[in-house]
Amino acid sequence: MRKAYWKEAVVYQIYPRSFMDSNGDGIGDLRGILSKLDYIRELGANVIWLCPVYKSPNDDNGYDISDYRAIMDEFGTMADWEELLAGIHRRGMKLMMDLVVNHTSDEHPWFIASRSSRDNPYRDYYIWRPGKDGREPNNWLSFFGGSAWEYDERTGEYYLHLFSRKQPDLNWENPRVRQEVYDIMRFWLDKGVDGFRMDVINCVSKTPGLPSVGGARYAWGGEHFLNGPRVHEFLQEMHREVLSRYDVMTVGETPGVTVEQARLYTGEDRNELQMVFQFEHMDLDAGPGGKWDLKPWTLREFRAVMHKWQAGLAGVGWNALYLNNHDQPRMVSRFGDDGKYRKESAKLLATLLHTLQGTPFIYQGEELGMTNVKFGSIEDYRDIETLNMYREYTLERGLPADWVLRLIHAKGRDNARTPMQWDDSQAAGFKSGTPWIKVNPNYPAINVKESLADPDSIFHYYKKLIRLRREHDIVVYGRYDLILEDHPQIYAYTRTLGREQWLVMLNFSRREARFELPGHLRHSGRRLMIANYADADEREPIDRLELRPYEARVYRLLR
Ligand code: TEU
Ligand code: CA
Repeated sequence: MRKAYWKEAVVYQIYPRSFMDSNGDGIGDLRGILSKLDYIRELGANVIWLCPVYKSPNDDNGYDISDYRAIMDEFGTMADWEELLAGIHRRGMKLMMDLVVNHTSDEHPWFIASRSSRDNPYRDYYIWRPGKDGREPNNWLSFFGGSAWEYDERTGEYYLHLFSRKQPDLNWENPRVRQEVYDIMRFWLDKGVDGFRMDVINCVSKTPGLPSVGGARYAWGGEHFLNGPRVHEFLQEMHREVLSRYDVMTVGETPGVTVEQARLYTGEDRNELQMVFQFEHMDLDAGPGGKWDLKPWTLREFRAVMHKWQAGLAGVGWNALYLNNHDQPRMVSRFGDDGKYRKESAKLLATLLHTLQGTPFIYQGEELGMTNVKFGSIEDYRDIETLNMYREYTLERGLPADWVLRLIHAKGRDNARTPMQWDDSQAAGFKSGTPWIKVNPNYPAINVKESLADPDSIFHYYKKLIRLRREHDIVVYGRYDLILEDHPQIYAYTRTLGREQWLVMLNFSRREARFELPGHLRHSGRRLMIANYADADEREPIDRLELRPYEARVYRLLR
């Protein structure tokens, strides 16, 4: 296996709107981030992934870009951005920008030109089709609900938008579009950025002819745009034209990706991407009806997914490890226990994140054990996906509001977007004034100030884990092997590098869990490297042992 700095890195994801507000307008901004760089360095992460900061009408909080070479007014100026980059580099850290090029905003000059007439030179930058029998060109649903097509009266045709109607899809079949994308990438790389997180990059190639799926009026068309026919060709072209000429870090966001596909995206000799975000563990608590069709997840399924990805990319590609982000519920509320065992379970999940093979991505506030939020009224929500869904479920499907709110409490994207909790002062120290979205009412107990002061905090545990990765190659490069394959409560594995071997034991339940180690791991001496219960005793025999609720232990085996 080849060594690389991006395999050893720990990434911290920032959602700028909710991170830190420097001027009191209630919106996080670049100078706010600048003022908190030392905090991130203190944690130990050495790469920052910044969600979009480009000019945008904010239909989808910056994922709808109207100028790829300018900074969103609310976030600051290009000079602020340059100062931020310099501040990051001065601290020996790197910056990854979000590259959102499956679609633009409908307010981007290309789209304004494109929709102006059928023979405008920009017409073919987007995907326009005539209607079929007085209806949309096909039956695909958008990610955010409703048809993926919007009728535009001016020219009497429909345009495709896999996300909101203010996010028209670019036509990657047009080589000029691809060259525009490469130009944008060069613009930022020449300014000194160190990499890209590529938004829904596996959606850029669509099945020719854009066929409908099944017989229903509307249906999920994923099979025609996830990992489409030319996606690998496009990524290899991007690599040839841009990425190969710079020293960059890349991670693709790839909903619906399979291990087989990911081996192609991340294969070390294929010249596409370094890593991809897979979604299989994010789908475990969803039924056949999709994201809002809630279903309990089980450790067996969770472990099976994680194991499949560990084994499937071993020696071939590389995993991007994450348990939450700006689109997902908070990990401690979803996979842990945000009540009695909040601290223990947040640390347990952190242990998993940092000891599987792959590059860990930490989402802002995760290191504090920030939780989901339960706003009592739809008025308090901001996310376009959530607002669309609420309308559809209450008005069209006639479901009771409190029932729909319960779904939002479990899965809504705003769970991750409440302001970062810095201290126990008004608005959690995000800034005085009224933030664009309410703070989580638990901020007096869960915040940075408290976490820094408490040596036993989740924050300090993350610090320790990150230091372990830095000091021990085995945590980054060691081979992963699953043990106790069928245990109903415990996820356990070993990591092996040369003659060195580590053992990771994680009790994913709120009950004590007994286990017996397999023979080849018994009777060796061991040293406790990290554990989430302060009194975990390294001299305890672990051949047969009980783990306490959500207990996590990492041992180095001595032979
Ligand atoms: O997300 C795309 C994506 O596939 C999902 O995470 C999606 O947002 C989620 O399943 C809906 O519940 C990316 C961005 O991360 C997201 O914030 C944007 O809204 C989206 O692309 C469009 O750019
Ligand atoms: Ca601000």
